[in-house]
Amino acid sequence: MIRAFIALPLPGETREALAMLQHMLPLSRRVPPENMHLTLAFLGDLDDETLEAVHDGLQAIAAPPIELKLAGVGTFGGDKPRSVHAQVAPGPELDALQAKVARAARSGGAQVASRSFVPHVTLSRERPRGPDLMRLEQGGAALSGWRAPPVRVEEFCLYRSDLGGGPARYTPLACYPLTG
Ligand code: 3AM
Repeated sequence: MIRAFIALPLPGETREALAMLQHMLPLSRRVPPENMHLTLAFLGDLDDETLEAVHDGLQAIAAPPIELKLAGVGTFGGDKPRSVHAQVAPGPELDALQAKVARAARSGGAQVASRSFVPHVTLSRERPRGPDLMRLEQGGAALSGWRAPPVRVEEFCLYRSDLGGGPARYTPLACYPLTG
């Protein structure tokens, strides 16, 4: 079985801007810059046949390049945050691509959660507590005006995720051009 997800890769300049943002916040378990991405759909463990069917479906997607605007800092998990992320401005092209990707993955036999899509780039997967949480809230508020230079992303990729022993390892299995 292969643990897989579909995401937009981020150009080096964006990952550098995000790494600088990480260092402006009180984060301990930082996502390494080479692991930063914008998840479109998490697929979980897939057998080879399902992976192949999902790949076929993704190859058939026609969609235009995405203009990504990263702006502001947020957390998931309400009062007890479990991760910290850079916010991504929502947009109709991004929503449409996410919907196509999720549909293709489901048609291929993968189970994709139907919760609403909140585009983001995870910066840390720690659970900030006590003073760290307060500093994070203050830092996040102070950085609500943070912006990365807008970028154009011209492909999306199917990734394999290997966990265990330190940070996850993400390997692109295939990438698909956004030229539609
Ligand atoms: O882009 P982010 O970091 O939000 O959190 C995992 C990461 O998303 C998410 O899939 C992306 C690549 O690993 N992920 C991991 N396990 C998950 C699960 N069980 C999950 N998303 C939903 N359900």
